[in-house]
Amino acid sequence: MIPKDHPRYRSLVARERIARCAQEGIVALEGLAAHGRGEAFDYLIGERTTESAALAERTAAAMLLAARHAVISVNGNTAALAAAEIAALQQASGADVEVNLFHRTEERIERITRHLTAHGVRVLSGTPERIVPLSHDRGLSLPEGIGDADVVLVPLEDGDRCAALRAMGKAVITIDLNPLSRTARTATLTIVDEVTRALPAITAACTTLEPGEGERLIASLDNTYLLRAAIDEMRERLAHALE
Ligand code: PTJ
Repeated sequence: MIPKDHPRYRSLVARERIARCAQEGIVALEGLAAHGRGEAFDYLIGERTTESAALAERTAAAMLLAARHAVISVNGNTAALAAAEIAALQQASGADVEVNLFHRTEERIERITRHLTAHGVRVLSGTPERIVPLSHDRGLSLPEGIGDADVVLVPLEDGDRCAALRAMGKAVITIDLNPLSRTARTATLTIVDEVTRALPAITAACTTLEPGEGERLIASLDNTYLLRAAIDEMRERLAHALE
């Protein structure tokens, strides 16, 4: 039991959740390493939503709402950390939700689907096909899901699939605390924020965008600016770490 007044309460609760979900076969063991990398970058941005991340989150909401067919692609880590947040974003944006895994097994797909459904997510089902040209199993997608989508939100992505989705003409929104990752640099829009902060912020923006704001945000989207702002933020914090 983690005491609520522990200075690292949020981080410890997230660790506990991800460890439990690894034991239950929802999170891949490799997902524990990915989580640790995310924690390190979160430390560097001060474990808070920066101004540039907030701008990226509003832009993400605009893109999801303007999409012909938006799909949220969910992996083990995202399901473990943010199942309820996915349900709320699905409700606010009307996006479909598809489970797509790097370390894919039918058993994990079923477990994650059950976990998401228990938290109120409507998960797409169907027969996956190798729609995305990749040699690993992340290429397996639903024709009526990611296959048909024009906008795909892929939290905690791996770079290969992001590039392949872009090459298919899809707009890719990613949530990745590492602004140096290949995914971050390849996506149409990168949100450098922790997934449990980013998803509720996108959900809130879906209901608070002013008339015309969405179009303006999409027209002025500059991912290089957003990545540079995140890196500058980390550099600033490091420069003043001991003051
Ligand atoms: O469930 P599976 O089988 O699909 O596997 C999922 C993982 C995450 C293991 C797989 O996609 C993977 O290996 O991802 P990568 O290449 O390690 O990329 C994950 C990225 O997410 C890294 O750049 C991390 O910094 C970042 N990250 C980790 N935790 C968080 C995060 N970003 C936002 N919020 C987090 N909580």
